[in-house]
Amino acid sequence: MKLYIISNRLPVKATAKEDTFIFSRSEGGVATGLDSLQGDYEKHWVGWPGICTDKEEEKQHIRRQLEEMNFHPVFLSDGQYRNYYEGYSNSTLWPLCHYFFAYTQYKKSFWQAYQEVNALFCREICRLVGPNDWVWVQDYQLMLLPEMLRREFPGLHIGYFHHIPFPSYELFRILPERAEILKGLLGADFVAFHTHDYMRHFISAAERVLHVDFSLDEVRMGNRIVRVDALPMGVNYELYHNAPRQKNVWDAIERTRSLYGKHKLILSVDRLDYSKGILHRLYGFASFLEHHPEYHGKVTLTMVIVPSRDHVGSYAELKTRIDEEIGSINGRYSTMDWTPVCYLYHGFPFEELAAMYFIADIALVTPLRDGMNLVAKEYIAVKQDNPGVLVLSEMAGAAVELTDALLVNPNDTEQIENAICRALEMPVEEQKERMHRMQAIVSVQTVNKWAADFVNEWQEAALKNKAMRLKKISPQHMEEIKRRYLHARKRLILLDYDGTLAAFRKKPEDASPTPQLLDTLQRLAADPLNHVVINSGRDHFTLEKWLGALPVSFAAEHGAFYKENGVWHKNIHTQEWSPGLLSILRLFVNRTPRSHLEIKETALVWHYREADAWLGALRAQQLVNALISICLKQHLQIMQGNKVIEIKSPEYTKGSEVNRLLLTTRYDFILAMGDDTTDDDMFKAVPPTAVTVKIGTASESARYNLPAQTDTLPFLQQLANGNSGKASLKNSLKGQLSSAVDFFKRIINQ
Ligand code: GDG
Repeated sequence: MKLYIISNRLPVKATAKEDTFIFSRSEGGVATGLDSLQGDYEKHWVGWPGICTDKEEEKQHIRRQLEEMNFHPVFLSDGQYRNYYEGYSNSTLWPLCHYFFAYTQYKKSFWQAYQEVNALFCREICRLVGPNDWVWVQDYQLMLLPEMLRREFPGLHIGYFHHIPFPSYELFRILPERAEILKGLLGADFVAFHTHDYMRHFISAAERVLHVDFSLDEVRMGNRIVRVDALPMGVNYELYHNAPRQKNVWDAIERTRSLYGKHKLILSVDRLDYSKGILHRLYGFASFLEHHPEYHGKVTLTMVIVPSRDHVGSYAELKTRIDEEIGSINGRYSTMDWTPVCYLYHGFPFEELAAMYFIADIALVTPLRDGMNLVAKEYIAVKQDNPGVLVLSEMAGAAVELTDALLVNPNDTEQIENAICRALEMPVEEQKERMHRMQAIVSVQTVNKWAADFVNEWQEAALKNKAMRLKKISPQHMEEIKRRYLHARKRLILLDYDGTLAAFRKKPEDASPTPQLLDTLQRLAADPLNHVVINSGRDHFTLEKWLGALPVSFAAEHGAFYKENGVWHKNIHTQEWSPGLLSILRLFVNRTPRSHLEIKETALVWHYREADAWLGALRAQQLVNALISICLKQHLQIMQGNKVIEIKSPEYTKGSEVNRLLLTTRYDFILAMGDDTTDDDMFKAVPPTAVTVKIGTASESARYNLPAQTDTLPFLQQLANGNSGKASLKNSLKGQLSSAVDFFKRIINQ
């Protein structure tokens, strides 16, 4: 099995040196996590190699070298890199996803390059993968890719992980390309985020922008589902925890410790980014110094800031402001032997970073927004039994798990100041207890577990999709069904109406049958071998009005009525609806704009298809809760259907009518078609040899699936046409006979 990891950058970087290229490998968290994945995978990586070149021979050279390590480069021109990476990715999506609305830039050239580069990635992947391979797309630079790949390879297994926050719908809706981005992601089988909040935001954005309908964590897209979940990424715990036992790390620990002497060390480590709250942290520290002179000369804030995205305007500006703020604090408080802020504007090798984590008394991690924040977890992992306090922003994804940190709102300077004081004064025992509890979490939720959990859940979703694909009526299935149909002597054809024979409309009364549908039903029913039954939840008046002229039978209101040989029968007495029940339903109609109540003779139906998706789902749940006790007392059943809640007698269902039909006649071909959960009763009532077809999402209870309502008519037409040879001969003989009669009549009259 081949697993392709797709990320903006490859985990290796090519650098031009004299007349050749050297490759340096950066073992990021994702790379280590994936390396440890158990299973029979051949791993490949596709991404930008860190260099722009126009020369074909240089590209070939880099490609050859990288492919030896199963790395596949996607080359970008300078312009593409600027507009796709610095532009749409980091000047549009990044600020928006981190709630920096004012920094978000909308430029056509950015969006064009983003589409172009996603398509470039798609082309490269298509060149490499087979139709059943596994492709795991990483992060916000490649949000269009899942759908692009799906179009090329419908059966490909596609996963996507979003490493940064997914903003609330209210913010996301601002993006001009919101629909394209969401559709792009829904090309995957499985989409995951660090936290349930991001997952919730994604679901609500997709529901509102694309009008798709999630059922808990899944949404149906044609003949497949997309599963969504929250999977917090972790760190390579063993690597960090064992680091102090390495000689070079221990040496670095001793060196660093001697540098700080008795000073308490507060550490922060970030890429230079406005989302990391570096300035807010400095304001908090300045305020701490101002109000706590007793700590002057005793505490140092060491800030490791790794240069990043310095071509993006907002970053250069931020750098200037940080420099100024640090200058101002140091200028004000420094003494001959103490500098309050130690500012290190460059990256450090792993040993030195681990050493700083080990000796730091406090890690001050205060992003304004952060998808997860691995620095917080690394700090915890490196600690042994030595004390240390993590001060963590509640806006970081890591705050969901690390509740033993001192959680702060980074916008509140006073809170940062107080947290620093509290951390400095915290008894060592309490520090250790908190640290141990957090280590218990970080050591279990590792990056390896994250990758394994992702792949497991992705496989489940992909398997479900595969099963659905197999249920979809293929040309071979169709031939087999037609063959059985033609050889049968007595056929029962059970058809649901709404969502099966007719598409859902905003107003149920608008879903009247089309001339094509009437014609197809007429042709099917005209065959004396066929018994066609419309098995619907609709009231019998409407069914009679729309379809009563056809030679078909009916089961209406979920089996409460049936029509046979042209006569309607009623299985149950007309319900007297109690005023209490009606008033509950009317209350919900009033409280849910665009919902309405349908009063049938044997059932009450609350329709909420047109209501806001979120409000509709909330009210549906509330309504069911409000109805339970009253329905129990009155022996009524509450049925949850497709955007409807129906209250009816439990005695009759779509299945009970089928049982009655099967008792009276022996059929050697049974077809049942339906789209709703209520149709499962019908599917379950027919024998296992029956051709059961679920429209929309596949059902456990139905053998076959047709992905869309619009597939029903062509399917039925194929069956009706299967008999067209005989039927048309009969019809043409009838026609010839009547012309001959007319001819003779005319002669006689002359
Ligand atoms: C994105 C999301 C999410 C930093 N300085 C040095 C150094 N680092 C390493 C850290 C850590 C990594 O960089 C930074 O990871 P973060 O998670 O803090 O932040 P982002 O880079 O913004 O990452 C973030 C992450 O994706 C994963 O999904 O957590 O929210 O924004 O591993 O150790 N490493 C070395 N020297 C340094 O000077 N060796």
